[in-house]
Amino acid sequence: MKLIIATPSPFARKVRVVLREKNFAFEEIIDVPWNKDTLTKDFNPLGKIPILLQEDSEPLYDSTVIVQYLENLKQCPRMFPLDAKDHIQARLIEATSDGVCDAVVLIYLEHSRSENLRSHAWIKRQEKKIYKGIEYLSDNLRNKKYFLGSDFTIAEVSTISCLEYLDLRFPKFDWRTKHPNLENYWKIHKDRKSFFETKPSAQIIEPLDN
Ligand SMILES: N[C@@H](CCC(=O)N[C@@H](CS)C(=O)NCC(=O)O)C(=O)O
Repeated sequence: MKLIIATPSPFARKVRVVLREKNFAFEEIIDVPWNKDTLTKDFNPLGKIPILLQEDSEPLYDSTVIVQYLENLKQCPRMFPLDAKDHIQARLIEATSDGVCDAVVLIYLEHSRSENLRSHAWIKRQEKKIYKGIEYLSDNLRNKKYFLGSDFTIAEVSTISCLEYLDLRFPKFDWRTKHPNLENYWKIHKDRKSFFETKPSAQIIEPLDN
């Protein structure tokens, strides 16, 4: 299988981590979905990465759909707890982390517009989602090593991806000082092989009026 990614993307990173955790054979294809020559337009009507390509099947897109697909293909190691209540909690952590990342992307794009077109009210609105979302993650985690029981799940995959994306694209938020429990958690997990191999890095993006 082949995965179309962008190197800064926390959404692509979730899938990249899960492919490694589950030990799938795959190839990564690096794209810049914001650029004119993006590969996404051939495979995803929404023009977004990540996209999973496989011979003789339709392309899969959206990190949550792809991760669920990978979980169905190979159950071990599980990314979603079997217990129904824990499963929903893991999904909620994932949705919150993803939502924080969506807000960071929107702020990043707003800053790419010229100053006279930029809406400070819009930026403030997105910032609130980031601060509230991270507070939710911190409150839920408390001082545990894992969000749910003693297992590494999608909650860790999405939270570490989110925190390191904040470092890359929203460094003015010192989440480590505000939420020391998240910093401890990050220190525990950050060097795990699947995270270490997928550290986010910036890409050069064309002006958006392409
Ligand atoms: N909900 C999607 C979000 C994916 C997403 O927003 N990808 C961004 C990169 S971080 C993208 O490709 N954006 C291009 C665009 O919106 O045109 C997922 O979880 O896969």
